[in-house]
Amino acid sequence: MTQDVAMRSEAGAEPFGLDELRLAGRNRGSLPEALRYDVTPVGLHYLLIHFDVPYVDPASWRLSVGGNVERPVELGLDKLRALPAATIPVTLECAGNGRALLEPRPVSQPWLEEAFGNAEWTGTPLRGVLERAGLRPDTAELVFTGADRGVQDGVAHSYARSLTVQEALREEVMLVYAMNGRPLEPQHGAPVRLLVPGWYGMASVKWLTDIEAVTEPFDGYQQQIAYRYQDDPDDTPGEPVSRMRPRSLMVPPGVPDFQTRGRFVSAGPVELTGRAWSGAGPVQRVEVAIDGRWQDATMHEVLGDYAWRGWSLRWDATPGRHELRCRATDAAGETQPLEPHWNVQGMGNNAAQRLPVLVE
Ligand SMILES: Nc1nc2c(c(=O)[nH]1)N[C@H]1C(S)=C(S)[C@@H](COP(=O)(O)O)O[C@H]1N2
Ligand SMILES: [Mo]
Repeated sequence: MTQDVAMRSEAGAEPFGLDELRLAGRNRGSLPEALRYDVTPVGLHYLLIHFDVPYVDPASWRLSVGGNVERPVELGLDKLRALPAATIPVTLECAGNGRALLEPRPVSQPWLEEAFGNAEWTGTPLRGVLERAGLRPDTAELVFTGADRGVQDGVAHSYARSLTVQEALREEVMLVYAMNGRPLEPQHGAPVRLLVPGWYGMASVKWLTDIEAVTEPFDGYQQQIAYRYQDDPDDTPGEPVSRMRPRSLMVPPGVPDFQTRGRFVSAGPVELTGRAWSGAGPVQRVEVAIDGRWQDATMHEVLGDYAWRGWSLRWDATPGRHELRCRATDAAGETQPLEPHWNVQGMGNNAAQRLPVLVE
């Protein structure tokens, strides 16, 4: 097999710093070849951990539901597990996925396109727990706080996010304690995390310990400062990041080049496959471009309202260099852009994937 210098990555004009390397080392991504599994094995699901994984003893763990409620509630793990349970497949993606492909590159967790996973989550609907506590009518939001604490941008805080009452009461929003049929692992939020299907991952608070009903919009760091679409740093506070934008990724065909991950493919028929998802529900359409010519892929079965959907397309690979791309159009009619839309925090970059291939 030939060493192909031209498959060297064009990206990386800006050198990566040690801070980014440290973040990348602890927040691992999934692998593009893991897109083959309907359900991502736990060890192949991406991870994003802002601070440290807190040590939580499941035996003494308690969830308290308080604030602007009629009857404050405290639940241990056994009580939570005894509540009505449901299992649903949900695709999670970090809002920063695609950040490292932006130029100039916003310095934070340097994801290329690997911050995804689709797991089977088991838990109890949040709504049932909120009904037990009885939200007072003037409640505006619910604030969800995790057991992890740290400092970001000089601001000390416990990781916390809020949802409006309307979002929190959606029946698929759950308190989950199992992933792919096994108790949650520490890095994924054990013993219990919030799961907000359809939204980027930041909303699904891990190591959940407190739910507080409040009458004013929550102004915590991870709500008001982080996770914002800002066109320039002075444009404060920007628009909040919420639902996942449409994205499609392909299983890389052939075999990789070790360093660039460019692909070597044998000439002849190749089955291109991939997955597509969006916070707007099952993706209706995926197109694949071979050297800029777009064709519709065949869509596979819908796995769930909030799960990714498989697709495939046969390609008759001819010798030479090619560029493969794919893009999804979601149920709301939104199509992935061909070029990234830059923003200060590097959020929601869902520009259509590019994959260089050398056919031999
Ligand atoms: N308590 C807490 N919850 C958290 C985080 C965190 O750092 N602390 N990270 C969030 C972010 S940004 C993402 S993308 C998802 C990642 O979930 P995973 O690591 O299980 O894939 O968890 C979210 N929940
Ligand atoms: Mo994230």
